[in-house]
Order: sequence, then structure tokens, then C-alpha cells
Amino acid sequence: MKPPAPIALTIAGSDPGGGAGIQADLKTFHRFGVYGTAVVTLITVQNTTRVSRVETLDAGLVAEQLDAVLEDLPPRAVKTGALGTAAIMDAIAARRFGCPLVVDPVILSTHGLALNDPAASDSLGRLVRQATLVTPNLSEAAHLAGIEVVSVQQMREAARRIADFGVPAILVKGGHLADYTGDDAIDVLWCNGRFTEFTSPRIATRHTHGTGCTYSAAITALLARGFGMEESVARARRFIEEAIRTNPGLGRGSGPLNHWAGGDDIDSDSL
Ligand code: PXL
Repeated sequence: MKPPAPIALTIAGSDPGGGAGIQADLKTFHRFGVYGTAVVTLITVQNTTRVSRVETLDAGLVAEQLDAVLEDLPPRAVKTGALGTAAIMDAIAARRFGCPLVVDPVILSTHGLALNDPAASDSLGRLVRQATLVTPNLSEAAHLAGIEVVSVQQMREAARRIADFGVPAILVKGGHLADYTGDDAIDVLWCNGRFTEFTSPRIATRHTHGTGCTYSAAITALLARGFGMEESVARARRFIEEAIRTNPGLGRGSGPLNHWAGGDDIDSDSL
């Protein structure tokens, strides 16, 4: 008999359009052969063209969901996405998960609406300090590191500064760096005392909604399966490239990625 799938947990917001948030995380966990559990922090009203409302849940309700999952379905890896309020961040930071924790320090939605309270920097900082991996994009890296981040050199410097908080691994995602790196999308990983740069041709498409969520969920799934950090990031990045390139073109705005990407053996043990 096949051994049971490892469990991964996402703590994030809901995107009813299915491209980002817990919906993207669960699809990605599933695709990587991992059983997905999900604690909801906030509910957005959105489709591919707009985000019109964000309703944050009560922190006590988030904590109760967490307790229910943790006492019965212990995860092998956890990720956080949009968290909403300082109280929710504090409730999560109060837990000791005892497994890798990937913090995607989401600040804004694709359409520019706040998904984390900008006044919650201290609480976000406390959560980041507990992370095994933090996955900021350029503006999130700038926010966490307190410097401008508009070049690959500054991406490295931001990673170094975030590492100084005691975070073992930082992935600074340069997908938005178009004006500076021309035709390439560059990500910088700081891990085990060294930098690894990932470069691939930029894909010209508007359908990139949920890229950050899907990327960090893929890394989380691979960590849950026991892969090392650098290997997990490298594999997740290959998946993301293909998922963007083969996006299904859904919706009239910024549509989702292809969560089926990755080939037939992506969830096999020989992966
Ligand atoms: O990609 C950031 C993100 C996270 N969580 C939710 C979102 C988005 C982007 O729109 O809607 C729920």
C-alpha cells in the first residue's frame, strides 16, 4: 500500500476566482502529491479584473481553525500568505509548528488592495523571525529590509538584511524587475551561507495572478516531501515557469496560472 501523503498547511486568504490565496495553495499542494489543509485568514471579493472587498476574520477564529488542524492533522510544512491583521499574525507567531515554515510576506493584492495591515510591521517581523524561508517580491523585500530594491545587487543586500533577523533562507523574487533586467526574470536565493541566482526568459503575459502564492506553495509542498531548501526552490521555480507559460487564459483581466503544469511524474516518488 502507498504510504499516506505528507500533509501541508496553508494559512492565507480566500480568492473566489481560484487563482491566488488558499485556492491556489491547495491546488498546488495537490499537484505535488501532498495533502493540503487550509486555515482561512481573510475573504476577498475578486475576479481576474478587480478586488473590491477584503474582510479579515477574527483572530480568535483563525486561532481555533489552527488548533483544530494542528491537533489532528499535523503538517510536515506550513506556509502563510495574506494575513490581514497584527492580531492574526501574533496568533500564528505564538505557535511552534515544529516543521518548516514558509512566510510569503504578502502586502498588496495583484490589484493593489492591502492584504496585510501596513501598521502590522512589528507582528509581521515577529513571524518572519520564525520562518525557515521568506519569499518577498521586490516591494516586500524593500519593506522588510528597509532599503530600496530595484536591482539584483539590492536584492542580495535585502536578503542579507533579512537573514540578519535570524532567517535561514530568503528568496527575493525579481519577476517585477522588468526595467532593470530586460528580458530575464531573476530570483535570488540566500541559503546555507550562499547565494543562488535563478534566471529565465521573461514570459510576456498578463496572466500571472497568484504567481507568488503558487510559487511558495510549491516550495512548501516539496519541503513537506522532504526535499532540501535549494532543491525545493529550484524545482518549484521550474514548475512556476511552465505554469505561467501554459496559463489557461481564463478571465478578462489578470488570469491564473496553469496549476496542472509539471508533467506526469511531478507527484511520483521518483520526482
Ligand atoms: O498574491 C497575493 C495574494 C494573496 N492572497 C490572496 C490574494 C492575492 C492576490 O491577489 O487575492 C487572497
